[in-house]
Amino acid sequence: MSDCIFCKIIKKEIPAKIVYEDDKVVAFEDVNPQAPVHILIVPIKHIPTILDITQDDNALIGHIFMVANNIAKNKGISGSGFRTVFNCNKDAGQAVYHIHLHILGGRRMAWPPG
Ligand code: DGP
Repeated sequence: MSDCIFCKIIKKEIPAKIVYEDDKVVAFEDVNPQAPVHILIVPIKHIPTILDITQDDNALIGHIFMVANNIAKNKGISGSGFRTVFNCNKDAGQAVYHIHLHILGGRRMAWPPG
Protein backbone atom coordinates (compact mmCIF):
# COMPACT_ATOMS: atom_id res chain seq x y z
CA MET A 1 0.00 0.00 0.00
CA SER A 2 1.42 3.33 -1.06
CA ASP A 3 0.71 5.21 2.20
CA CYS A 4 1.85 2.41 4.54
CA ILE A 5 5.09 3.17 6.39
CA PHE A 6 6.03 -0.51 6.70
CA CYS A 7 5.43 -1.09 2.97
CA LYS A 8 7.84 1.81 2.39
CA ILE A 9 10.46 0.19 4.66
CA ILE A 10 9.98 -3.14 2.82
CA LYS A 11 10.52 -1.37 -0.54
CA LYS A 12 13.56 0.47 0.95
CA GLU A 13 11.91 3.81 0.27
CA ILE A 14 12.61 4.85 3.86
CA PRO A 15 15.52 3.58 5.96
CA ALA A 16 15.39 1.06 8.78
CA LYS A 17 17.94 -1.06 10.61
CA ILE A 18 17.10 -4.36 8.95
CA VAL A 19 18.28 -7.44 10.86
CA TYR A 20 16.77 -10.14 8.61
CA GLU A 21 14.88 -10.43 5.34
CA ASP A 22 13.73 -13.13 2.95
CA ASP A 23 11.04 -13.49 0.27
CA LYS A 24 8.21 -13.42 2.85
CA VAL A 25 9.24 -11.10 5.71
CA VAL A 26 11.46 -8.21 6.72
CA ALA A 27 12.63 -7.75 10.34
CA PHE A 28 14.01 -4.45 11.59
CA GLU A 29 14.74 -2.58 14.81
CA ASP A 30 11.82 -0.62 16.28
CA VAL A 31 12.44 3.13 15.96
CA ASN A 32 11.14 3.65 19.52
CA PRO A 33 12.53 0.64 21.42
CA GLN A 34 10.75 -0.46 24.61
CA ALA A 35 13.48 -2.94 25.60
CA PRO A 36 17.19 -3.45 24.88
CA VAL A 37 16.12 -5.75 22.04
CA HIS A 38 13.00 -4.59 20.19
CA ILE A 39 12.56 -5.93 16.69
CA LEU A 40 9.53 -5.97 14.41
CA ILE A 41 8.90 -8.83 11.99
CA VAL A 42 6.72 -7.64 9.12
CA PRO A 43 5.27 -9.75 6.29
CA ILE A 44 5.91 -8.40 2.82
CA LYS A 45 2.20 -8.97 2.13
CA HIS A 46 0.19 -5.98 3.37
CA ILE A 47 -2.25 -7.34 5.99
CA PRO A 48 -3.79 -4.49 8.05
CA THR A 49 -4.60 -6.35 11.30
CA ILE A 50 -4.49 -9.92 12.55
CA LEU A 51 -8.27 -9.96 11.97
CA ASP A 52 -7.47 -9.85 8.24
CA ILE A 53 -5.38 -13.05 8.33
CA THR A 54 -6.95 -15.88 6.30
CA GLN A 55 -6.31 -19.61 5.94
CA ASP A 56 -4.08 -18.75 2.97
CA ASP A 57 -1.74 -16.99 5.41
CA ASN A 58 -1.24 -19.97 7.75
CA ALA A 59 2.24 -20.79 6.45
CA LEU A 60 3.21 -17.12 6.50
CA ILE A 61 2.22 -16.72 10.16
CA GLY A 62 4.10 -19.88 11.07
CA HIS A 63 7.12 -18.53 9.21
CA ILE A 64 6.97 -15.27 11.19
CA PHE A 65 7.29 -17.27 14.41
CA MET A 66 10.17 -19.34 13.01
CA VAL A 67 11.95 -16.08 12.17
CA ALA A 68 11.22 -14.82 15.71
CA ASN A 69 12.73 -18.01 17.08
CA ASN A 70 15.92 -17.50 15.07
CA ILE A 71 16.20 -13.78 15.86
CA ALA A 72 15.78 -14.44 19.61
CA LYS A 73 18.59 -16.98 19.46
CA ASN A 74 20.83 -14.72 17.36
CA LYS A 75 20.24 -11.74 19.69
CA GLY A 76 21.06 -13.82 22.79
CA ILE A 77 17.67 -13.44 24.48
CA SER A 78 16.32 -16.96 24.02
CA GLY A 79 17.64 -18.26 27.34
CA SER A 80 16.76 -15.21 29.44
CA GLY A 81 13.35 -14.91 27.80
CA PHE A 82 11.49 -12.55 25.57
CA ARG A 83 7.99 -11.46 24.64
CA THR A 84 6.21 -11.59 21.27
CA VAL A 85 3.24 -9.28 20.67
CA PHE A 86 0.78 -8.61 17.86
CA ASN A 87 -1.23 -5.52 18.82
CA CYS A 88 -4.69 -5.39 17.24
CA ASN A 89 -6.76 -2.23 16.89
CA LYS A 90 -7.22 0.76 19.14
CA ASP A 91 -7.39 -0.64 22.67
CA ALA A 92 -4.18 -2.60 22.13
CA GLY A 93 -2.45 0.53 20.84
CA GLN A 94 -1.93 -0.61 17.26
CA ALA A 95 -0.35 2.38 15.53
CA VAL A 96 0.72 0.89 12.19
CA TYR A 97 -1.95 -0.98 10.24
CA HIS A 98 0.35 -3.54 8.62
CA ILE A 99 0.73 -6.53 10.92
CA HIS A 100 4.02 -6.87 12.74
CA LEU A 101 5.25 -9.18 15.46
CA HIS A 102 7.11 -7.33 18.21
CA ILE A 103 10.06 -9.21 19.75
CA LEU A 104 10.99 -7.63 23.07
CA GLY A 105 13.82 -8.84 25.28
CA GLY A 106 16.91 -8.00 27.28
CA ARG A 107 15.05 -6.90 30.41
CA ARG A 108 12.51 -8.32 32.85
CA MET A 109 8.92 -7.82 31.60
CA ALA A 110 5.95 -7.00 33.79
CA TRP A 111 2.67 -8.90 33.70
CA PRO A 112 -0.07 -7.93 33.16
CA PRO A 113 1.10 -5.56 30.43
CA GLY A 114 0.10 -1.93 30.79
P1 DGP B 1 2.09 -0.98 17.14
O1 DGP B 1 1.67 -0.10 18.26
O2 DGP B 1 1.96 -2.45 17.53
O3 DGP B 1 1.39 -0.66 15.84
O4 DGP B 1 3.63 -0.73 16.95
C1 DGP B 1 4.17 0.05 15.92
C2 DGP B 1 5.65 0.13 16.16
O5 DGP B 1 6.25 0.57 14.97
C3 DGP B 1 6.07 1.12 17.26
O6 DGP B 1 6.68 0.40 18.31
C4 DGP B 1 7.04 2.06 16.59
C5 DGP B 1 7.36 1.38 15.29
N1 DGP B 1 7.54 2.27 14.16
C6 DGP B 1 6.64 3.18 13.70
N2 DGP B 1 7.13 3.82 12.64
C7 DGP B 1 8.37 3.30 12.42
C8 DGP B 1 9.38 3.56 11.45
O7 DGP B 1 9.25 4.41 10.56
N3 DGP B 1 10.53 2.84 11.54
C9 DGP B 1 10.70 1.89 12.51
N4 DGP B 1 11.87 1.24 12.52
N5 DGP B 1 9.76 1.61 13.44
C10 DGP B 1 8.61 2.31 13.38
